[in-house]
Amino acid sequence: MSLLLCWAVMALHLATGVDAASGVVNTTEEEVEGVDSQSPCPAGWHQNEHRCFSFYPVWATWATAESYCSQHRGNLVSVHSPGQQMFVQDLVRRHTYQPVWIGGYDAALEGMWLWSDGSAVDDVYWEEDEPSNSGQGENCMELHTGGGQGWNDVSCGELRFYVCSMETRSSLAALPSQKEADERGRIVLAHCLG
Ligand SMILES: [Ca+2]
Ligand SMILES: [Ca+2]
Repeated sequence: MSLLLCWAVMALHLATGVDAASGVVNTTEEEVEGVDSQSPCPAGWHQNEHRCFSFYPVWATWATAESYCSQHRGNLVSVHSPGQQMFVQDLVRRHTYQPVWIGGYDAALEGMWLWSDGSAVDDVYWEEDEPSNSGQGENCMELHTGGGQGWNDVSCGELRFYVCSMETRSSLAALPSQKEADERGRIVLAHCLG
């Protein structure tokens, strides 16, 4: 299961920047730059500090959600501060109180949580008694926005809505997005095979 997920994630990262032939909705360059090329975020994305965020009300497994985010040159969202946690929850609550996928996973090594965007896991907001790795194993992270307010580990094959994030344009200028995506792909590959 872990290896399968790793390969799926790796394939998704390696596919970043390649046109999807599957009919999946794809944000094109024209779409991103169509509204206001000076805006720090693409149309429909919401800025918070140096990142842009978008909620997708599309049922997807964790790996598929990560794939969709990478097609938009982003990743499933990572959370690093109480302010970011609150920002993402507020964004989700405009649409739903159901749990959503965020970018944490421990598929490479049980108990070693990583963010799919390659950033450090520097702050954690687990629900009480989580992560539980229940049943056959739970290796993907969801964010609760209803009764619970924190994170829970669940089976990666569950279907959830999701939140993507990316660096703002000014941040991206320092590092070409394709190069960054390739680097993230290498990181995920290293985790999966290492
Ligand atoms: Ca686990
Ligand atoms: Ca759990």
